[in-house]
Amino acid sequence: MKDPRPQPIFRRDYRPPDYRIDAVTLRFELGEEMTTVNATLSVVRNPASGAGPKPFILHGERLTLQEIELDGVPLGGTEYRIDDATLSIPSVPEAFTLRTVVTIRPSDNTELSGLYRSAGSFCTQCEAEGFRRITYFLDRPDVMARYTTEIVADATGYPVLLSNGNREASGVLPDGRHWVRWSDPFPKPSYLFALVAADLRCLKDVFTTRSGRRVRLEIWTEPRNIEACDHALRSLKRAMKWDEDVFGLEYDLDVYMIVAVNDFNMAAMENKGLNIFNAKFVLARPETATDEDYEQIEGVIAHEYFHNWTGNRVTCRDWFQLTLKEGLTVFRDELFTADMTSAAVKRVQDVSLLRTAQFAEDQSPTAHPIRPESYIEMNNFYTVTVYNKGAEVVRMLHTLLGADGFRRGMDLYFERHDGQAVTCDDFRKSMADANGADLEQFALWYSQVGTPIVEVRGEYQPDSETFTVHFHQHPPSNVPPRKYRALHIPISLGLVSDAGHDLPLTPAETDVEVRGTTALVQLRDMRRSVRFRGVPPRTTLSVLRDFSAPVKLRIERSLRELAFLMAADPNPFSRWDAAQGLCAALLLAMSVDASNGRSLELAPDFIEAFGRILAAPELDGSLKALTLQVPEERLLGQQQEIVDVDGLHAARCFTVQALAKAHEAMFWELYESLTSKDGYSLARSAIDRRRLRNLCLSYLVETRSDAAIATALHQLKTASNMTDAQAALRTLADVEHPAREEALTFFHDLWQGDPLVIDKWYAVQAMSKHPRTVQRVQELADDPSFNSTNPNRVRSLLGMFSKGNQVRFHSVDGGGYQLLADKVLHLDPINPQIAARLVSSFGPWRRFDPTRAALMKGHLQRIVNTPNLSRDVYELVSKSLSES
Ligand code: B3K
Ligand code: ZN
Repeated sequence: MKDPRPQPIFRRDYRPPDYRIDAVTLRFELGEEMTTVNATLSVVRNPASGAGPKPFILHGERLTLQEIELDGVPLGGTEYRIDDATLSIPSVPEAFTLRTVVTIRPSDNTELSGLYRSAGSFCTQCEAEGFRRITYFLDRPDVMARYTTEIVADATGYPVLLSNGNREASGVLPDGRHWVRWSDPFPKPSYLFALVAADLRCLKDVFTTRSGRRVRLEIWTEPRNIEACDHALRSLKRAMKWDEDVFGLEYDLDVYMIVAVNDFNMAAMENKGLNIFNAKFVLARPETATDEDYEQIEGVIAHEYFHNWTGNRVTCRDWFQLTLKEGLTVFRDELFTADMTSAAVKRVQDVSLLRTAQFAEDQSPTAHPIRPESYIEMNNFYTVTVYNKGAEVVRMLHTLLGADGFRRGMDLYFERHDGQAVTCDDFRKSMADANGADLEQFALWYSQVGTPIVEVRGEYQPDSETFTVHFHQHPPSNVPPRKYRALHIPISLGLVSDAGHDLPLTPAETDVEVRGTTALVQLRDMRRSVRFRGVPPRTTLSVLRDFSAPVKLRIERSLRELAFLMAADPNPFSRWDAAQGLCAALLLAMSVDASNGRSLELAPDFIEAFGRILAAPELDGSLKALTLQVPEERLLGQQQEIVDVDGLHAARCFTVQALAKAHEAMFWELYESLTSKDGYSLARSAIDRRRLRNLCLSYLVETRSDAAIATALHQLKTASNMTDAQAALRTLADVEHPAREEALTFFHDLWQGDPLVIDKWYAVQAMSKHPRTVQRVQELADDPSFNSTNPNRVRSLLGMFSKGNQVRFHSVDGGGYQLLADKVLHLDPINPQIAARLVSSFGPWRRFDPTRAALMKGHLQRIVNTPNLSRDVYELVSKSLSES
């Protein structure tokens, strides 16, 4: 997009399409330099579009039109018009067939949107608006068509030809090419179209659905990676079974294919029957993938599979409704992972991500509601807000309606809308109607921006043995009160006895529902109080259990109270949350001391509470490791008016070192005792053990003792698995010690043939707290071996650096900013989606001190004044600079 001032598209301007396309026949003649796409569209006038003749306007970008005919008759030059985004035919009949032939240039496609090449293969990415770069079409999700796709390609270079649906026919041509025809019986929007032509191998299996249908499962990858697909396949089968068991949803085609590609803008894509995946989210062997990688792969495989119902069978009417499919599908994959692993650990991980990334987005100039009102470039709205806050909104419905009520709502949603393109309101209405629930006020969660604040105060009346909880909701800090309306907020809470047990709950108010030892309070007004009867003295309130709503809790709690909950709250999530809250409070206070040059001291009570958790037998290793992690600097920065980059860093380093010193003996003891005598296993208990052991290692290295550093180096060099190797490398990457370079070189030499592992090598250096990190990142990025057309590589180095390394990215000399801005401008013409993701790191510039803010603002201005900026980068930069 060359327009320096592209215009936004508004949700309120939605109109149904003037025409429907019921069927599409595509024929691709694949060539690296030039591919020919022959498309035949069966078009009918849409009765919903209103009276009067309407021009037929198709989307199309970077296409070279070779032929065009309507009902078999070629159109003359005056009968249609082409500009850089559309093809318009002013006069068409009520029903007709349009045939176009276009040529496209897959090798030139570095944006990785439309048809492109990756490592010798052809593949496609059409969501959100990539199909228009393949052929002229009504490229919008409410136009659903049946697709028949014929692919013609050189038989030697591209023995495998795949598209959506079922394989219908194939043949060979005399010129060394061959062809395959695919037909997809399910009408679908163009964004779900996919094509792959490649030389790949396949791992096969069969899944029998609960109604007895046999589905072929196929995972396609480069021959050398075929051994690394087992976990993905197992994950797929688990996801298929789980969706039948929990939601009664079965797969609907005869074949389900997954293709792993090296160059991909995101994690994966749910194309009907033919998912295309970033190889990072398919391939796993213990030597190359960490426990986290294994879990992520299972989560993404499940996510894309779940889209077959929530996204594909029922899709979005328009892109403003993206959270309809993404929020819901993320919620479904979260439930799945919770069932497959540990619900408490999964909840902690999801809430950490929400608080670190989504709460930050809510505070930034690009903040938007989960259903945005406008966009310039839709690809900018695949955000943590739309996805992860969207999932929290769906989770609140699950909490309010209960698992059975939620299932009733899902059943009604599919009964009403299967095969349709619908809105978030349609979903909410199904949930309400299936349960006789009033969810009108709940709709505000879709339109209001920002993170609301819920103030909570507990009050005990000893005479009546009543515990009263007062709630008061406040608008987000960046939203004026007049623009805020009270939200419908579910709040889960428990009352904990001084012995650390959950008390039975007897609410005085009848609408407060008690589930086990947790009460569900529905806050619909700005203020509300609820009372619990028969409560003994010295009771502690445990509130927002399991993070029942995506809000910020404001509650006055003494350090003692937090330490008590951290040690004793029976709700494991709340226990973690109390530990985080306590640690954050201490660190925030310490950062003020650090900035004022005062000496630092860590509260002895906290050191002791930390030790008790470390020794607690009842917590599993993963939860313990999560609980004992000191909150990240970027999370702490959000709680400051102006982020104190260096003060927070000093406070955090001091704290970690103080904890390491204080508990050194126990860390050693645990580290040794958790060393496995058996081989590697992916069992839950083995993962827990590795997590805790590696946490111990990271604290031990913080002591900087020779023994600890030698142990880390030994672990790296002898590790049988990537979890242990990466953990050792990470911790060594922070130290000022010859072992640092030794470790990095060892790792690089060992893994240089495996790009996904080398991405980890880049990421570890990008995240390093080492003082020379900016220079190192610069050197790595400038090295000719750095491949900036590969999104994984760019994210590993520049994404991790700018988003995950607050102290080094924001180094006050501005070196980090300069580096990022230069790379954004370099990458924008290559891949605007990736450039836009990077530039968003400058978004929160106003939250930093004047020196840093001015530097960041300067780079934003330099970028916005650059000619021929993509829409993607232009939108984010202009919003970041705007006053409001
Ligand atoms: N639906 C895709 C994301 C498409 C992103 C387009 N820029 C993957 C997913 O959410 O499952
Ligand atoms: Zn998705």
